[in-house]
Amino acid sequence: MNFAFLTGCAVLALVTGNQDPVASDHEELILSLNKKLLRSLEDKDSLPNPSVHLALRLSTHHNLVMEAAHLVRLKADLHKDIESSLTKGQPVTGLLALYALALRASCSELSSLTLNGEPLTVQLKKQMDLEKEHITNSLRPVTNYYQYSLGMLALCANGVRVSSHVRNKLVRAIEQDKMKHSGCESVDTLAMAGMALQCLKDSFPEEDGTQLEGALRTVKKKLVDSRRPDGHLGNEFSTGLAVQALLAMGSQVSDCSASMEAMRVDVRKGTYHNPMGISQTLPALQRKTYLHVKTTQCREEDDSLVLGTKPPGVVVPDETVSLQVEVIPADASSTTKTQDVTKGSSLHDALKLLQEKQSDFTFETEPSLWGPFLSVVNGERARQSDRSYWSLSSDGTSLSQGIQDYKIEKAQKITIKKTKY
Ligand code: B12
Repeated sequence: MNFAFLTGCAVLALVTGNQDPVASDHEELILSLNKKLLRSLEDKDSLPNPSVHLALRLSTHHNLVMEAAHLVRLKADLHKDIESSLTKGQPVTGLLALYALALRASCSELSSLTLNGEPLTVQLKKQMDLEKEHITNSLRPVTNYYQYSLGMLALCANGVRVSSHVRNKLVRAIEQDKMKHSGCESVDTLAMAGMALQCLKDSFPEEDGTQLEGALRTVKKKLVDSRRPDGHLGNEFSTGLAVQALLAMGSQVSDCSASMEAMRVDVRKGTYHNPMGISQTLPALQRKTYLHVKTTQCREEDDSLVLGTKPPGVVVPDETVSLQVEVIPADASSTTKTQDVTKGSSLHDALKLLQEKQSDFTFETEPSLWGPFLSVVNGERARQSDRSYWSLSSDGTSLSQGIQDYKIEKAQKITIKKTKY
């Protein structure tokens, strides 16, 4: 063998049979996340998740049989669910966009798919027009700018042009600082907007790009500025999308090394267990972005991914902690209840216990891609239509996870407050 063309490190690796330990650790972490995501397909209780499908399709390693079976479920169950929402006039921009991206990532012919008798891309364009009209009349989309961006990205990735009016509404929202989540800058939304506009820039270069360039520069600056000392961009759950956006916008992988390391630390700590969180992080760790689906060929793919061993059930210690739950409804009156709960139980289980044990506390949830979303407390509903939600905080700090994922590890006060956004 001629070693002349190999670098010093590569020669050493060949001679000793060792790989670069940093690179192989990175590959192992990716593989562990990939397997977790694959395992989530076994959950048949909820609707098939198009974001999970998208991430699996963007991966280097595949389990083609399981992915094909999941695609069948998307085309049957999710498809029907979206049709039913469309019939009821419920907004579905984000879900429809993720479905369109998942289909493209599987090289499915979109033109042959109809929703309630109309081509899927036509339905998505209609949703975008409704969103655009809503921005014109009420200065905000029906859903939010995250979903508005996702819709634009999905159309673009499928080669469909959006009108300049639709595009300019996003450009203006970026200029006017409208990308918010719980009152703060939403790194997730900025990232999605960046990917959508970058896709337009790459796919339709002949269109006037002056405003587009300015908006892209703003997004990039804000994403870079969102970097915390520990390398996260925003928080643990926005870093993956932010890295994807920066890579899509031309940043080098080396520019993102601190954020990549922050995500690796999170993987080791087990921060990403919610399939939705994994699905937004895994592509970034593999240096992929949602823009890659534009050119996916689905040919000669690796088929080596197998399910890992099932994670052992969590052993709940026989220990209780005191939990205070404060509810602040719209009229700002406040009530606080105290309940002993098992250490390590989820906030969802703690609230169920509170509801069971104390007569004047009730709550309801709605399913979402991230899990149960707290929608009704003591009979009072928080709605997208009146721009309110039940915000969650612990001892004054806003929770970065929902009721199912947040675990009660110590005595604390959880505040559930009806909040306008
Ligand atoms: C917009 C948004 C909101 C809006 C949603 C309403 C609206 N119309 O705008 C509002 C402000 C209400 C909101 C609230 C919260 N959010 Co939020 N939200 C988002 C955002 C930016 C986009 C969601 C979206 O539209 N997805 C697209 C559609 C297709 O998916 P979907 O699942 O159908 O969308 C619905 C659900 O996601 C639901 N939703 C929104 N946030 C959350 C959070 C949780 C935990 C759950 C279960 C559901 C949920 O509202 C969406 C619209 O109906 C995401 C960013 C992201 N990376 O996903 C964060 C995000 C999902 N939110 C997050 C968090 C932490 C929250 C809160 C828990 C904050 C808090 N401390 O109170 C609360 C939820 C509390 C509750 N009542 O259960 C985290 C979740 C991380 C995690 N590991 O769980 C994310 C990832 C942001 C982040 N990087 O921290 N959110």
